[in-house]
Amino acid sequence: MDASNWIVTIVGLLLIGLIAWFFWGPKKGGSLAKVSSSGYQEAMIRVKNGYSPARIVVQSGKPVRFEFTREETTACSEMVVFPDFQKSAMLPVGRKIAIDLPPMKEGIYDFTCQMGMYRGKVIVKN
Ligand SMILES: [Cu+2]
Repeated sequence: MDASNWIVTIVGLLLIGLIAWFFWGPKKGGSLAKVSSSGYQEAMIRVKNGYSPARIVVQSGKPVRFEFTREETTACSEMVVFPDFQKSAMLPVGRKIAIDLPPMKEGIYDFTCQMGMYRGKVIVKN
């Protein structure tokens, strides 16, 4: 390979790394779910270019309700899946869709789009 091929290869690899980091890279912190009068820990999650917030901190042993609002039409965000709980929901654009999760043990539970590109985490603390 001559020099220009090397440059193209290196730039390509850097871009792949950047994309992987964007989708799967470490993200610090997390937003804390609020406890509602019904006893649920609630959080609103916006679905647009991913989940925001993508990390939600809840307490163990209390039920959880997430309200998803999808603000884009891309097929990627059509469905959200919580594999640990065998739960999933279709997300119609612009509508608030609630997903209830049972009280959880301490740990980290993923949620994703149906293809696994959008990723979020539920961080359960004691
Ligand atoms: Cu996807």
